[in-house]
Amino acid sequence: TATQYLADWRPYPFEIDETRLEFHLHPTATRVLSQIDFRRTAPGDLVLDGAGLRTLSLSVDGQPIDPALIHEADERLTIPDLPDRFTFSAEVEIDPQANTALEGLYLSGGMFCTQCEAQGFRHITWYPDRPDVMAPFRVTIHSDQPVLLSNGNPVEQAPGRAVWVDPWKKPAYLFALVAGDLRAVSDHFTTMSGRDVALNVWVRPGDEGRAGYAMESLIRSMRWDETAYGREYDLDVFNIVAVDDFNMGAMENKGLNIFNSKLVLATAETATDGDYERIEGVIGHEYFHNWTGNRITCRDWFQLCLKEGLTVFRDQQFTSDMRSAAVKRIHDVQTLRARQFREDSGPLSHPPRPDHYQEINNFYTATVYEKGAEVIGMLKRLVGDDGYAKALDLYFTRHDGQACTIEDWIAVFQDATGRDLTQFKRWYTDAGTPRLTMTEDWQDGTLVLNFRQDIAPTPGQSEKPPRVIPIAIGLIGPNGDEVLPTTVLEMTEAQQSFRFDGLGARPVVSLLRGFSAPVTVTREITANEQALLLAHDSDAYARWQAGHDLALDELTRRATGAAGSRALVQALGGVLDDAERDPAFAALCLALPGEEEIATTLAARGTPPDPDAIHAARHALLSEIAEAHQTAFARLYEAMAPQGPYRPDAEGAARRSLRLACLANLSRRDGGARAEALFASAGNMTERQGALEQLIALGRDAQALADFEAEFRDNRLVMDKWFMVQPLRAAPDQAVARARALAQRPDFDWKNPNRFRSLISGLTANHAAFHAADGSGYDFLADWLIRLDPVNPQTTARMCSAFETISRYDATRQARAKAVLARIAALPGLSRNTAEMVTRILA
Ligand code: DPP
Ligand code: ZN
Repeated sequence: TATQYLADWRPYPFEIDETRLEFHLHPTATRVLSQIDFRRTAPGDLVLDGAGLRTLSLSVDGQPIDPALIHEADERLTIPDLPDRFTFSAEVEIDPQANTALEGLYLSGGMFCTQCEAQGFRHITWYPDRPDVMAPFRVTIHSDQPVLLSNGNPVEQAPGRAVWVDPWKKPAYLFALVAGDLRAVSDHFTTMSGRDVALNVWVRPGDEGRAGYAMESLIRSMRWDETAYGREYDLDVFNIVAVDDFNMGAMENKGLNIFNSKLVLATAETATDGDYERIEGVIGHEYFHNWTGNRITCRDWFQLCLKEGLTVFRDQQFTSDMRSAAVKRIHDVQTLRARQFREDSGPLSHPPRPDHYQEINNFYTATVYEKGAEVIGMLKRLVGDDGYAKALDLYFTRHDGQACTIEDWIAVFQDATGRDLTQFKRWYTDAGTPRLTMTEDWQDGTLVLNFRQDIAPTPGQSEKPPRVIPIAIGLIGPNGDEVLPTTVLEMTEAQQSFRFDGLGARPVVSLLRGFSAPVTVTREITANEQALLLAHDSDAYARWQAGHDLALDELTRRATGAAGSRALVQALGGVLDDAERDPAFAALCLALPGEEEIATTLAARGTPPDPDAIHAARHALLSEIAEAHQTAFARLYEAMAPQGPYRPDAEGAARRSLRLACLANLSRRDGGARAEALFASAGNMTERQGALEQLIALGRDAQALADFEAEFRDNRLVMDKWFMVQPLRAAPDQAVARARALAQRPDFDWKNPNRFRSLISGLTANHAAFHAADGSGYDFLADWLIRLDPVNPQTTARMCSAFETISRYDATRQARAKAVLARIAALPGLSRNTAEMVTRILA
């Protein structure tokens, strides 16, 4: 299929005054009647999108339209010579039950539901399926299902029939419909102007007791968006529905958010601290889209980061305010490095605003989402908090009800602050992660910092002009005192120096405080200086980063055969002495860089990573740490024991994270005794899963896995964890065999995206197992991608990214991975989604 280009965008020649839809729901033969009132704004044909529709009738103002105008191959209907105003009507039949791709209208466990972003609506009926065509919708649903929902406000509810009206104009990708046997957990919210909003979280019968946290999170989100951004909700009801079969995390359909059930359902016994934090964050994210995405949407899909980068940035701010800002920042940096830096350094690298694609669903990426959010964080740092607030106010007033571009977004910052952002815009249009190199000159109380930025070529972009990089620094004196508080240096040239006079003794630079720009850093620094920053930096992120760098240096040296030092082991002693004051920070420091990150670091230095050597080096260092600090670990393990009933808040989560970090160390020496005891006694899933993971790593898991299964057999979400942790934590030489055996089980319901991802990504995240020298990990993944592609192209394509790092490895591994990719590429009937991914990776 043809590549789509940003440069080819043209305005749609019609506006829509109203869209009326009538659904007669049936599992295999749903009829959809549509009436769309068009008004011409420019010359041109009417072009409508439709895919997989059985078209029963088409008409304009009651006059039949020749079905020969349908171009099946292009999935388009083109009608020429139309008047300035007319009503287009269609009747189509669709088959929700056959819809295993989960795009458009489909069935999940007997419940009708929809997913229309990005281009799902064309699987429902003929429509201008593009985000810049917005309309108010009136939706009538006929069905014997007890609960019938759509966007907007309910205007008629009778047995077998419901009518919903959404007065806010929206693009088709925000359409939603749900029909099923559902129960509501209900509450209400009074908005800042005093309007009452009915809130419902809809779940299956029996799950009502698991939706309370989602509801609390929704109320906190609504309040936060009023306080932080002055944004008020704009309908009489807000509905959230939990669905078991869902390709993504959740979807912000106007007034009717549809969620993957794993991001709604939680109890202490079934969900971990991480699950709770994600539920709160994603409920916030989808709610915040009501303004950043729905009221103001994207002109075209190239602008996806306009809504996603901004909404991720907003959900990150929300979580920082609800929990610990320092912990949240460190987690976000970890995720960015693990996913986005990885993407940006390989064949799938693309700018936050791409200018071409074949399949838009392949661009819901870490670059569009997480880097999109980092770019906004830099913008805020450059214009200041007041400038940011002014720009956002202008964005909401100027663009409410519009479909916008990155140019519009940049213009509000320029107009609100008077700052020229021409160079800054490169962050949106250019791909690649800048490498920032710093050297220092010290003489007579003057410190000069010399910076250089380099950006390696990325696919299709060889020229890389310099970017604006906000570099937040501080200076720490030799005794640990801060001699320069946080200062932001604005780098705009390829090479630039900054000078600091009047310093007493030579300070240590605390560089890139708060991770002020998404760059990698190269600098000369000794282990002693890193230890000084780890002990004394006033910026929590920089303190953690200093320890992390110390660990990464140690691990990369050992993984390439060099002798180890004791610097890290000693520095961690200081962290442990202080651990009770800030348990979350201690836990973050104890989590050494993972094998994937070590591999990335080696590759960036030009050394092909050896997965087995990396695994062995990390294992050995962890054992040294466990031995050196066994007393402290035992003391803290007891000190962090629960102090009362489980609460999913930041303080409780911090204590549990430190306790589990201690358990991991203690388990290396006690043969798993504490892990077995904790697994048997813990009343919450955080500790139970943590204990189970240790038992799997030790190979002492048979009893625990059987008990876990017996207890949670009927809980899909908990069993997903059971499928995930086994390949993830198993010894690398056993993980593939284990994954293969698990895949044979009748409850490996691989058509369910959550179950599929649990098992398959459990394995691909086990670095040494996935990259096994014999290619068995690659074969396993390829076999399953081949099986899933005809059923669910979206999920298949996304999981191809496990192969995006293959060019880092040795020739044998590369050859094996390329052979399996070639096997996938050669399949007859391969989906456009997967074909695009495999082609880009092999390019
Ligand atoms: N727009 C969704 C989200 O990121 C994904 N489809 O919230
Ligand atoms: Zn989003």
